Amino acid sequence: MTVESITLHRIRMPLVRPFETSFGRETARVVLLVHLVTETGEGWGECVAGSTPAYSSEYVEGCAHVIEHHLAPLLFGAVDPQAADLERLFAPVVGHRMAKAALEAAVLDAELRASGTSVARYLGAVRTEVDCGVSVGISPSIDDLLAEVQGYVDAGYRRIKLKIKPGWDLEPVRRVRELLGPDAALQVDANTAYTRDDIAHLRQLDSSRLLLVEQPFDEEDIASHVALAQAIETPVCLDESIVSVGVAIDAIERGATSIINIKPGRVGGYLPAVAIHDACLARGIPVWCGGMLETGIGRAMNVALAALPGFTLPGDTSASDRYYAEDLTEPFVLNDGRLAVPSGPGSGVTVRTELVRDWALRPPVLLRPH
Ligand code: NPQ
Ligand code: MG
Repeated sequence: MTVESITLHRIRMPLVRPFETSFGRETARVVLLVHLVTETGEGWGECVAGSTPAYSSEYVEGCAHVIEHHLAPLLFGAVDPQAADLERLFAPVVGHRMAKAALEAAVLDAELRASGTSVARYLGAVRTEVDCGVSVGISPSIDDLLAEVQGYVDAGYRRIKLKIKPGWDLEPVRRVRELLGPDAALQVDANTAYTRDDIAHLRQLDSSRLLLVEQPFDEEDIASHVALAQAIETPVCLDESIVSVGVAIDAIERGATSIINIKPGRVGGYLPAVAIHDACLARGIPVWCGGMLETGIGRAMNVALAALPGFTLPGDTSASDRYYAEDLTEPFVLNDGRLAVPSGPGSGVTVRTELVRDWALRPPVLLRPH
């Protein structure tokens, strides 16, 4: 296909409730969207970067800059680019995976809309619906936490994930386990808030019979995760550390991780995400699809990815109303704890462009070849 223009939209969407993690508290989601116009149609991609470099080194303005000045020129200069060519096309730009992933998603959407194929089919989905979990932020109090968790149980979520940090870990986790009963799927995510000195402390999580503990240490510190995995019964799962298939294989072979959270944005796109899925499947490592507070645009493709065979654990692929009163697309609604995998061409969802306009933080930026 020929890319005729790329438009960058910066929007701001209020969250239905504040979302607090070990790295900060968000009351609204600032989102960068990529809209591609081609000779055959259009495509949308969502960038998962946050407004500040708190979860990762990437952030909205950095992504917008690298797309405008470095990635878009490569895409405009390519002859008949396809999603499958983009990893190679973008290789001259080091890192900036969230920016690359946003463009890849837009190209994928445009390409598959034009050919009448769904993202799910293209990626190799084997399910028509996916089991959903929910990520629960750090609360003002344990009573508030229990009330929020009960609400998600009532909504049908099949797995609960609690955000933890030093000072908010053993006791809230124990109380939620008590609320859920012994058989419910429960896991925790520290977003790098601990150090190797905390291993003895983290071992006390074992008594809460968790599915996994996610990313307790720094993203570049594989060795401490190996040490924890050797000391604890609870499986260790990496998120922030896993930025490529190479790092994933290294972390698996070193025994740092026995389960992997796959986020397409973090690894440079849906096709790199499938490569990690394939490497994990070949090694018997279960994977699950992470979430970055996506709007319906990113959520649609995440749900498609989560339908691949190796995604055997419920993901953070929650319903739209977990985060947003109104979504940018038709809402994703939980049905018996599952979301339906979109089956229409491309992402399978329709962007409500009037909302993109209404919620704009500033005028869109139109990029064209020159
Ligand atoms: C995680 N997501 O698994 C992330 C963390 C996260 C659903 O827990 C703005 C940008 C807000 C990035 C909130 C979930 C974010 C963000 C949470 C990342 O670690
Ligand atoms: Mg995480």
